Amino acid sequence: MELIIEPGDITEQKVDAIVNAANSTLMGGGGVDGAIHRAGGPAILAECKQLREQSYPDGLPAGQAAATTGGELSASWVIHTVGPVYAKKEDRSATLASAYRESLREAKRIGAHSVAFPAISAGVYGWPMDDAARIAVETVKSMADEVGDTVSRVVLVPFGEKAERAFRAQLDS
Ligand code: AR6
Repeated sequence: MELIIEPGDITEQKVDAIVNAANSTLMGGGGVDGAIHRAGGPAILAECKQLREQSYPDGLPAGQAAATTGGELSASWVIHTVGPVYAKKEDRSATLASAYRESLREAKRIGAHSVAFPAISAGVYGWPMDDAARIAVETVKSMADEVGDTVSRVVLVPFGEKAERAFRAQLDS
């Protein structure tokens, strides 16, 4: 499994699936979630509503993942996952790692060969960027044996210079 960093807007990634840092409602939001729904059009929200009705009446729990169409995006699928809100007094790293892990399992299940991730939880949800990058890189690497037969290329997409520096430092270490 190839693991690379390509800074920029994830909605422009030429991959089979892009991961959305969503919230449990799956009804859209700000940050990368807003950008994905804007760029992909209404078909994504329509499938999110179906997911809520059919599989997640109480919302998608943090650490889990579910795929919809990519709508008008170049990517065929959007894999929606929910990261944890950062909390100083509680270690929620396992939930953040789970968001990466379950997204990769969903990618394998739908047959996506290439997947792009944003820095889950590192925006509105407040996770410190260096630690978010560490968990991203470690967790994706740890999944190579399990999903690498299908998912051959994983792209980490930091947005902004600080994020890019954090991700490059982790990949180099
Ligand atoms: N491409 C790549 N990365 C982006 C883009 C983009 N177009 N736009 C923002 N980022 P966030 P979270 C980066 O807040 O912390 C939403 O309202 C951003 O700079 O999108 O998991 C959801 O609906 C940051 O580094 O996600 C939830 O309510 C990273 O993506 C909540 O925010 C994640 O920031 C989820 O918060």
